[in-house]
Amino acid sequence: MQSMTGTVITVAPTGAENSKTDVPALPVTLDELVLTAKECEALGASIIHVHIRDADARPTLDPGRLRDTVAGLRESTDLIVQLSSGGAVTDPESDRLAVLDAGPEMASCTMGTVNFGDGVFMNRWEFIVELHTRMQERGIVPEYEIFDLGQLATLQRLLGKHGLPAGGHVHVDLVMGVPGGMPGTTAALVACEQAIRDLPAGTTFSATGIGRSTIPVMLASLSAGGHLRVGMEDTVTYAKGQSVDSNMQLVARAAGFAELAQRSPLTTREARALLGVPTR
Ligand code: KMH
Ligand code: ZN
Repeated sequence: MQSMTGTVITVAPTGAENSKTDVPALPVTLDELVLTAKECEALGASIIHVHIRDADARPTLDPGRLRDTVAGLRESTDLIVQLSSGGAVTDPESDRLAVLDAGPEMASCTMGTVNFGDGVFMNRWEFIVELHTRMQERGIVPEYEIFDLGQLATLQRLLGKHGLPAGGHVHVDLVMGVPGGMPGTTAALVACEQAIRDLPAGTTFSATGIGRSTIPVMLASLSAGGHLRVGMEDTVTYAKGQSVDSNMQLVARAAGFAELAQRSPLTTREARALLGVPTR
């Protein structure tokens, strides 16, 4: 089991899949995102996992908007800014690689191809290697996204062939309950936790459960020494028949669960130290 430190809470406020029309509380403008970020930081979040939208609230990887987003979040918060290199399932590899040009402190890096609802989230080996090595060169700390157990073996292969990430610390995020990926269950999380033991000593993990698996995954992760990711990218239902009001509601619940587990939310400074992300 991982050593029980406090809890890193990541907020994933927007994602690329939910539409503003269906979910009006989704933050899609830079102002909405920055306000959400500030409030979530005050409630205990230390990382923000960012997908952005265009003027029509559609997912985009527009380079100028990405740069403005990184600057806006840095100006107003001390959150670790983690850009998604996953984008939407329709985004080409070249645009996904170009996300790194916006200069985030962290970026996601998915460890394999997975069916993603009706789509396919493509992550070829050569693309993974390109993302990993570019991040190494630029000092961007990756969060390795794991949608299925075998992707942890891919990560082991990646690190064995291409070396440790920038900062030297390995951090993975288990994305559980995607239709096409591993289920959001305690059994699946425990299987991943066992496989993480084969990764470099000190590797940390967070977990998120899509949809209704959010609560079981949170509880399982806390009890296994893992960290938490919550947000409207992953969950828009708070309880049966009750829509999520805001990302703050989800972060507040995660912080409450972390307190209950006697693993209080880490500050941004503490999270930076744990994950090898330089302080600003
Ligand atoms: N939107 C998904 C296709 C990531 O951000 O790196 C990919 C995703 C993973 O959300
Ligand atoms: Zn994402």
